Amino acid sequence: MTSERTFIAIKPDGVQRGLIGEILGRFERKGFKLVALKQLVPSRALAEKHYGVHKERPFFSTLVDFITSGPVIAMVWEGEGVILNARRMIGATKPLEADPGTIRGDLAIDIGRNVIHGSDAPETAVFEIGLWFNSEELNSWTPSDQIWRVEN
Ligand code: D4T
Repeated sequence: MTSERTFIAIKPDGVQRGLIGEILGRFERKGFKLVALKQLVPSRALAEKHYGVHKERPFFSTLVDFITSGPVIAMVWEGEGVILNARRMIGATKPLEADPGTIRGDLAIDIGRNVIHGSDAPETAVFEIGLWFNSEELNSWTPSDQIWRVEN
């Protein structure tokens, strides 16, 4: 089994709307492993680095204003195929186009309030995990029910 890690963040709208438990529960029930979690209000510098690929886009400053407007839940989840599968669980960027059953499809309406972020590729996952977490904040551990999730 090739395990990988991805960066997931519940954005300020998800925190304000009381959706933390709902979202965490989906990843837990799927069987992915939580290896880091913290709540923080991101600095502008952190937000601008995180969304650096969008810095020339017209929505950039609004996006940075939004993501720095309140607490965010920053997480790292681990498991086979977790990067792509988390994106599938999250759904399309525009919530009205996201499939029912996905987090955005079930819980959001507006592209500027789309509740959750997930890394979109292995390179972005490595970059974003390193941006949001120190290595000491990442825990390597084996859930006691691991043998009931994956055949070794
Ligand atoms: P994130 O990065 O937040 O997980 O979103 P996506 O990966 O699904 O989508 P993205 O990088 O294209 O957009 C980043 C972020 O910007 C907001 N956004 C995006 C916006 O407010 N207006 C827009 O026109 C676009 C394209 C939503 C997500």
